[in-house]
Amino acid sequence: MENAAIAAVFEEMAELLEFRGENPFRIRAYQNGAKTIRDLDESVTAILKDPDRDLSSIPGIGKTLLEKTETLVSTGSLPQLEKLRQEIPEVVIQMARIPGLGAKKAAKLQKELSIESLGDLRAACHEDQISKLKGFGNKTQQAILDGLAIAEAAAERIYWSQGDQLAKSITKHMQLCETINRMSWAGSYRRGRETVGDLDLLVVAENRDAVMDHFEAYPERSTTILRGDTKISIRVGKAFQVDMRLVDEGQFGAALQYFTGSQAHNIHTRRIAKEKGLKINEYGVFSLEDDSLVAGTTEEEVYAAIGLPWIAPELREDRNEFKWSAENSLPELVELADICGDLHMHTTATDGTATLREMADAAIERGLTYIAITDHSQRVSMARGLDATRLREQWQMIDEIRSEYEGRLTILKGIECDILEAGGMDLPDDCLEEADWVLASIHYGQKQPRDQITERLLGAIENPCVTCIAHPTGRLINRRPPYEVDMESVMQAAKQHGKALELNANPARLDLNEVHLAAAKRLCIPVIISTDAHSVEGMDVMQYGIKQARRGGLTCQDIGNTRSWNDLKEMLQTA
Ligand code: DGT
Ligand code: CA
Ligand code: CA
Ligand code: ZN
Repeated sequence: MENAAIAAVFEEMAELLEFRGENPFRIRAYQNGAKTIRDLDESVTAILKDPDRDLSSIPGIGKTLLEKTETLVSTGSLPQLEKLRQEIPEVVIQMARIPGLGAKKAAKLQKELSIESLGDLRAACHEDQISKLKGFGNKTQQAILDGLAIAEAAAERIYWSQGDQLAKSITKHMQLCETINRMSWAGSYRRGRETVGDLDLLVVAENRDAVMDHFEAYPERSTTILRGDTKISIRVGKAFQVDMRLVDEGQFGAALQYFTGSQAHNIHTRRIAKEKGLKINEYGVFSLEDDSLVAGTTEEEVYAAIGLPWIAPELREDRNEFKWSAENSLPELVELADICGDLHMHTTATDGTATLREMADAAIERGLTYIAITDHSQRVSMARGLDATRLREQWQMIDEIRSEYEGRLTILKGIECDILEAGGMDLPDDCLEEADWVLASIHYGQKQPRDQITERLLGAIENPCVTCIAHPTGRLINRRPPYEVDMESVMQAAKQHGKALELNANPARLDLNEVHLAAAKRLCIPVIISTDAHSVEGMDVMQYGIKQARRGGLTCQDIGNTRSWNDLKEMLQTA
């Protein structure tokens, strides 16, 4: 069982216990355990199997959680969770998010009307069923209708890329307001989390009322949730929330540090401050002795005051950043400008919308020095995947235009070759051998059992023609979970055979995730950040991959395509 799957079970336990109003300490124990396990870069299952290891010696995992983990790993489920799930269906939790409805009424509605989805609830409102129920009435029914959109959207967090679009649009709007002196985004958006729950903006301004008025005048605002003296929250579009806080110039750094989070990171900074006889909060760093202000204007000063170097927001999850700070070994995180090549893209030969030449020209425009054309192989019939003959035709065309691009762009002969359901590659080795770059990926049979999927991936890694495994876990954020796979074995094999692993930069994939990336870094497996572009614009997603890589703590050194093609080729040959 993957660590993430175990963590998800404990997170769900915590959520359901919280919903039932259980003891907060019990809830927190599950939350802490979940976080510990999610961030652990060793397999919990492996630790349990090792008679010389004790899982409960890891901070955050007590005796109770150890027992639960054992049950979970050996039986695949947790009786307590099954019981809670029956008691509290998912739809009741979703319904309880409707303003004014609450847990009790949601449960009652669900039972009385046998509601299975928010869609059912909407239909029940339209059919006037709720107003007729005892204790509900017309007003409640209307309130439910009004709040449904929120509950529907609350069930989802938006992709970072969508948050980025909105944040940039709001920034542009706010820049028209003359009274603003300083402004920065905070929260999960600044940390670059793969999804964002809401946006948090911090502003220093002369005239607070004017700034709030201007914020409310944002064209896409639908409502104002609350407007106080220093904080205002609006809703944008159907349901997305944006918070703005107004702070004093002298507190800006402290507020930025505080509201960037994460909460876990802040808890740790508070502890460090306390050990130094200091107190840190959103207003500044203060002496515990006489309450005098020590720092607050900039984030650098705030961190320096508690004896830490400035820490990049992407690292602020209380994973390794404090250890690295103490050792003076904070990584110099990779940047977009470090990327030299893009090794995953499609053209009109399969399901892309741009031709080979158009992709090549777009790559030059983006400052790249090499690209690999990696259209789909024949198994992907829906995308008119290439058989050996058509692939060789494409390569011949690459040969023909290479001289034209000489000195400007190296165009590599590549292929995204499917790993077949029964194992083995979708194209014969004698064809793959002629390629400069072979991505191997799974598009079919994603529901197979863990052993089978792992075997398929190991088979691809052991094939000498394969250079890199594309989107190694197959997940689609908010839409499809990763397939069952033993990532530890996959990584060990990649290391042994000198293969690279992809970080697919598509904002819905971001596959590998940051925990896997950190593990790849530790094992010195080259990571390739690729766009998987299916159009010219598709090449612009590289930035999202960079964010994710930074969250994994990756530097230029850890990423293969920050090197020239010759250096990368050599690196993979000697690995
Ligand atoms: P999100 O919005 O769910 O994607 O995640 P964040 O991290 O942006 O969370 P948010 O918007 O609730 O709060 C922004 C930051 O404020 C959070 O990362 C840490 C900081 N913060 C510190 N203490 C607290 C607290 O007690 N409650 C909340 N909500 N935030 C806190
Ligand atoms: Ca937020
Ligand atoms: Ca917020
Ligand atoms: Zn692809």
